[in-house]
Amino acid sequence: MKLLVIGCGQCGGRIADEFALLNRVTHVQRGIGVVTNVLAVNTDVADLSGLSHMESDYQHRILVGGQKTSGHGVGKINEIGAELAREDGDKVIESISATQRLFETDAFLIIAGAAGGTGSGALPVLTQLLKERYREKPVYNLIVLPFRYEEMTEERSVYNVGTCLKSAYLVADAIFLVDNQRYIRKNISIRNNFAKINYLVVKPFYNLLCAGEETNLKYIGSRVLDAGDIIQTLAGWTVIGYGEARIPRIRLPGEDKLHFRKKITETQKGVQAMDKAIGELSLKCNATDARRGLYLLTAPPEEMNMDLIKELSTSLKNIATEAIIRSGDYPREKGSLEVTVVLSDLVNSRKVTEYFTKTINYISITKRRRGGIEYEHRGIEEAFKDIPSLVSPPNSVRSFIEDR
Ligand SMILES: Nc1nc2c(ncn2[C@@H]2O[C@H](COP(=O)(O)OP(=O)(O)OP(=O)(O)O)[C@@H](O)[C@H]2O)c(=O)[nH]1
Ligand SMILES: [Mg+2]
Repeated sequence: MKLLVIGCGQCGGRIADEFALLNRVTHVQRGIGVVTNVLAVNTDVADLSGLSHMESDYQHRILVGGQKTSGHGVGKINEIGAELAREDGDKVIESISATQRLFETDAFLIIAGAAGGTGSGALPVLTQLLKERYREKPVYNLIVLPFRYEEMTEERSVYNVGTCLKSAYLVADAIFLVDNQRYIRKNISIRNNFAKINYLVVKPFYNLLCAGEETNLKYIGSRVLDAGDIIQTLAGWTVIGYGEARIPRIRLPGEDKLHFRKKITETQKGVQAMDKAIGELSLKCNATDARRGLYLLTAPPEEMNMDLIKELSTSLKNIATEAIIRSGDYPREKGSLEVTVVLSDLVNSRKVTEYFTKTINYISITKRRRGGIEYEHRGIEEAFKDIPSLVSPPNSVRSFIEDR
């Protein structure tokens, strides 16, 4: 499957940059491309300059609202992020149209951190724009949810998340949810944390995108999971996970035939990798809420057998009881068994519902607060109303006085 990736804001830009790196790696390691283009959209020049792997010309690093913000961001106000993306949306469309391999693109992936201003606002607006322009291609979102401490220290974050999630849900074909809090590594600086988190966020896409693009017969599985399967699986709220189990690289002489004990171990390793993938889903969720799902097994061909595939199917079906499950095998890696899992069309997510509740609370608290401030202002105005003024009242006030 080939994606055209667009990162909005700092978080989105950095993760998109990680996809640019992923594409380079798949080219070098496997001779295949999985990303047709990577664009970053931002109101902040410094954020755009900080990216490393994607192209650096203005058609790939797109500054929106430059006149209004002077290239300094929108200070967490996602309504402004949305407005600027709307005004400069043509720049993004132009860059997409200029993509040489646009016709090969299976889907768009738009990425942003929900708690910021630029990305949170731009993501749903660009999603809607792309949905209208490219009706035949699905538009997916990858939305990063904030760390817990951000919600506590920056009140506005919750409102940004709530409005971003709702708006995205109304327009996107599917939304990958990624919870920063799940990836937090203690005792590492935030900068290193982000680099590590972004690597872990993108990693599950590696095999998933490659599997259907292989042309070398040696690496084509008996059941190929291609773009069609992935598109059929992705809908609404979605999570993704990846797990790996090491297997010994060297076979001892006489081990060519699979000993029954070894076969049992392989099956266990496969289930172990699947458990890990489920345990490390990008957002904690209840698997029974999924209506669709898929898994991909990547392993050396000699390690793949029907028992293992059957075992993995059963293992996923046992937890995602309500889901239609698609699957594939990808004969590849030496030395490890890798499993990628996607749970999609989630009918419920505690975390998402909590954000909506918290956003509604935030709205009512700020309304009350604003009402209080207006009342206090009126109190002061009332107190000075009989004192003569040395300046003429502003036009609006004058016409109001004259009208009376
Ligand atoms: N995983 C991950 N999260 C990030 C990264 N950078 C920022 N975030 C998260 O994204 C949210 C902030 O969004 P940003 O992308 O910085 O904001 P922005 O879209 O640039 O918007 P403004 O700066 O407000 O104009 C916070 O929840 C951060 O924790 C990153 O590189 N990786
Ligand atoms: Mg920013």
